Amino acid sequence: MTPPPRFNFAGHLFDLNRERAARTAYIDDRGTLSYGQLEERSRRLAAALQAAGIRREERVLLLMLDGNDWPVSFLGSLYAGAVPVAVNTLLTPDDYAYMLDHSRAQAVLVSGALLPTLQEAMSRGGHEVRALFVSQPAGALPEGAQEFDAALAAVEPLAAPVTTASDDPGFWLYSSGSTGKPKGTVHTHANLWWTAELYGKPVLGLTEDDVCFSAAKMYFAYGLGNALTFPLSVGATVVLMAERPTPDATFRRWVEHKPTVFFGAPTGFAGMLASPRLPAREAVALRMCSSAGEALPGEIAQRFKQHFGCEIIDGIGSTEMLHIFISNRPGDVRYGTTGRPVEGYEVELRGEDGRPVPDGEVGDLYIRGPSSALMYWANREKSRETFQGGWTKSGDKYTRDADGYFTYAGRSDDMLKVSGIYVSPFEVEATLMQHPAVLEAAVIGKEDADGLTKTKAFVVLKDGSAATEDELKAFVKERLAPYKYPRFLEFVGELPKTATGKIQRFRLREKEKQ
Ligand code: 3SK
Repeated sequence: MTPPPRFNFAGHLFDLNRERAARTAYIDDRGTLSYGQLEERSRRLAAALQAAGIRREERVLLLMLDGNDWPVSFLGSLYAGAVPVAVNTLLTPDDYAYMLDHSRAQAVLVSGALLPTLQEAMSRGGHEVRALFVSQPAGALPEGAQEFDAALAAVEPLAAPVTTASDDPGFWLYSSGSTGKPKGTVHTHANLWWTAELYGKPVLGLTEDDVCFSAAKMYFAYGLGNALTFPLSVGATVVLMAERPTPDATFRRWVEHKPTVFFGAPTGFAGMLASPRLPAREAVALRMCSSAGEALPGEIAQRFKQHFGCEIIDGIGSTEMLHIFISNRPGDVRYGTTGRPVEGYEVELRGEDGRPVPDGEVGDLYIRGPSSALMYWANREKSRETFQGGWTKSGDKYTRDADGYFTYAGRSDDMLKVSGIYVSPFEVEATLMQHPAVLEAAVIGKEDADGLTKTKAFVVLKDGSAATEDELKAFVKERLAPYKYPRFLEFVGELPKTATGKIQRFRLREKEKQ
């Protein structure tokens, strides 16, 4: 089965769930949204976008906290044939200014709490925004902006989805690299369908009786599948949470809404297991958990299973492949491994000569499958490096054992994954060096007691200058997305360098291991 040539993913989901109009699709911090309401509000949003002059194929920036207006915005944009560009809510005005300019978004859908940051980004120029919709505004609206609910109330639902092809650009997600600006990863309408058919249904075995809850927000490819594509493809219910997924915030939802499937990342599972307020097994209704973002240490999965009697299914996906392509399976979990390739995806480990490596040897991970992105928008060089004749280069290193199970062996580039989110060491180093007391800096990954990667900065101060560890951490936190600041910081007299002056980060990594 493949989706038909004329295919609109939002229209497809609404057709699929028409009989479920009264069932709950979403529960957020403010209330519930039934399948019928989800369809009606999304079709109204589509009409409101059209009324604001937004046309097929035009980009719409979606800068929203997880809540019931998020899926309405995403699906409504798809329904209108527009292309939602879903962005991380933790970024800086500089980041959004770049994304507005790069995507040429003609409209923005924004949560009231994020409006000041967006306005600062828009004031930096270089955007084409003609329509602004504000969900749950905190104060007066800027001139020309529309309040989300009022905009929906002012129009009739769009009668039918705007015609789109299954291979048309459907939406974008931004993916970060070790150097340069984030890359606009362009996905099709069909790619969403493929991730549900290849992974959400057969591997996770989701059904309409499930209640899904994802710690990963919907602007991440992982969260989008967990909290939208998969549950809506089977008529399940989704719990959404705007706040940060701290252990306490997560526990509250586990106990109050009784999710049956929870999607998290290793750092989150480790934090929850360490919490004195970890709920009792009887207080929750979890039947299965999923983990991605970074490799899950086997010990964490085992302790979790011991406490809750529930498996954590570890897998790896990417923004470029849209969701998970190697995974453990319920009932077949090999702790410490990422599992086996998901059916429908081919996976190869290649050596430096580009040829497949034998079992047991480390190789670069390449994937071939139908949910691969079309390209990075307006970035031919990076597109060519990553999307190679049907194969997608992941940037991860892996080994495969004789039974076909894959084990993570690190990144091929300098990128770090902290709490499941990519962090470029160069960006953190460059920010530290903006501090007047800092001469130079080098950032590496350092494993904490749970075996999870955190950032560590080595800093050389200028002669006669002084700065404290906390001051430098705060300096980075103020200038970059808060998750990027170095958790560990050490002052050193000099950094190890090659004869040509290149920082030898591997020496710092070796030093940390001693
Ligand atoms: O980080 C991952 O493993 C992942 C999983 C699913 C979708 C996207 C990503 C990046």
